[in-house]
Amino acid sequence: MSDIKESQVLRIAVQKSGRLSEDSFRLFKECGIKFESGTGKLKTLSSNFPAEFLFLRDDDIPGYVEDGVADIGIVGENVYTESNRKVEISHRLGFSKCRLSIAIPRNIEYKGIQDLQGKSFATSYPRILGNFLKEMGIKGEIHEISGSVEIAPSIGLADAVCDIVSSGSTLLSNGLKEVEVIYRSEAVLISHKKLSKAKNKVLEKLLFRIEAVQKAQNHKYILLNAPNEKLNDIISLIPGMKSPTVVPLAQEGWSSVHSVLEENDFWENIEAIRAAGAQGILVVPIEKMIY
Ligand code: PRT
Ligand code: ZN
Repeated sequence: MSDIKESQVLRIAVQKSGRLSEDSFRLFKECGIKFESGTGKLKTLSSNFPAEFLFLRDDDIPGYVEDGVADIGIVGENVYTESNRKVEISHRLGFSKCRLSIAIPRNIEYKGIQDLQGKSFATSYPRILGNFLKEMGIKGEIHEISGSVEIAPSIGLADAVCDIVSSGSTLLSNGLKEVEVIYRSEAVLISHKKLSKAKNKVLEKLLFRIEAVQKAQNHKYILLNAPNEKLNDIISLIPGMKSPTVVPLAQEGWSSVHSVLEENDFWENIEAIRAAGAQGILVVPIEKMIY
């Protein structure tokens, strides 16, 4: 990439090591962007795309993107909102889904949100929690702590916690129950507000690739054998991107039909497809998909 000027290289901040790292690295790999990760380096240039990767703590990423030290970055939406930094969400990435919830000791009765009136809360998300309580008209005391939030009630630090929940097993093993979901999150791609024209072009190129990868993940390639007299029925069930490919089989009176369909549509239509006489149905993953 030595012939590319530094001003045209998109600086991408990714979490160095944590829950977002693996999926972020995989996404760039699926987009065909090569770079070395896990070498202990703080930054590295891609060998085949005008991008430089910065490996950071997730909490630092919104600030770096706001300041323009990085041009774009990947963070959990929870971190983006809590940071309150002036950056834009350019794309939702669909991985690292989780929720931010209020939980209380399991043995305490909970009838509704008014039971939280006047309580104290331990959380690493004081802004999101504060906004929620205000919106709900709940007066409470917020203790900001940076880790192990779930032990706060058992050590007498707070009546309730507000923390990230995924499977719910951390709450369960700490004797807590989830009573209010206050925020839902997934990984998002954030970008600096005033990217140069050159960098915007690189970002557009990247987003085009990300969308192709995401579409492919939701779709499957389907191949099946159909008796010729049933072709029209079957084609109407799997219309594909434009229309299916139909090729004759060596056995007379039969054709092979190839098409693309959404995974959900597949499960909804499979019985009808079989009832219409299709046989030898194969469903295979798609790597990239461009309309
Ligand atoms: O070191 P660095 O600061 O970069 O990372 P970090 O430790 O602050 O963050 P990390 O890697 O734990 O999480 C990064 C992002 O992943 C978060 O900001 C969320 O957007 C998302 N995410 C998805 C999660 C979880 N799932 C999750 N389960 N973040 C944290 N958790 C923790 C939660 O805090 C709790 O302790 O997992 C526990 C709950 O999990 P369950 O499955 O027991 O409910
Ligand atoms: Zn963090």
